[in-house]
Amino acid sequence: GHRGGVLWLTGLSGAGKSTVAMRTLRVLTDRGRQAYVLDGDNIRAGLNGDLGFSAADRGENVRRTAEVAKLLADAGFIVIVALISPLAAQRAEARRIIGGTFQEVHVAADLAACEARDPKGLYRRAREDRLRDFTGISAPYEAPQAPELRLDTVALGVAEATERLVAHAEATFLP
Ligand code: GGZ
Repeated sequence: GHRGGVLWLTGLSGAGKSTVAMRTLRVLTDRGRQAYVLDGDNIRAGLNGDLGFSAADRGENVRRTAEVAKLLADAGFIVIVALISPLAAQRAEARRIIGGTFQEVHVAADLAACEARDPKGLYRRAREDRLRDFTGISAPYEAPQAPELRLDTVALGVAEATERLVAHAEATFLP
């Protein structure tokens, strides 16, 4: 069968990680690949339901998700992880856990663009001080210095960003 691997999408809330992840999943699945999405929203509902947004809890969220992604990749899946994963050290730990198939993908949109999108009203709540430790406002985001792929979702739009991620997956994981 095909080789598995992990596309690790990092970026601010509202940058487009979940949207690009789900679109990419659909394309890969339609092409007969085994693929799966691990998204902060869904994984925090169950496996990581005990975790909040402190630095320590985010680190544990990243660590557990990396361990699950590794298992799925070993089973031959292309795993698309969509986590803010705000700190470089957290992503380095994920890379260490997952090993050679780890591909860091920066879903890049500047704070102003994410805040203008604000699909869930979280930025507004954070600005009003009703949501603490919000990434980009009251908690840090360290952009990747040398990601394997950078998708600028301000310049590209969802369809083009998805195409580029699919192409990267095909080139990297699928001989
Ligand atoms: C950041 C938060 C917060 C705080 C709730 N900070 O855009 P969303 O809403 O739908 O996805 C975000 C999600 C982030 O969870 P992650 O597991 O990706 O974060 S991390 O990797 O840092 O552990 C956002 C929502 O949860 N959310 N409160 N304070 N995002």
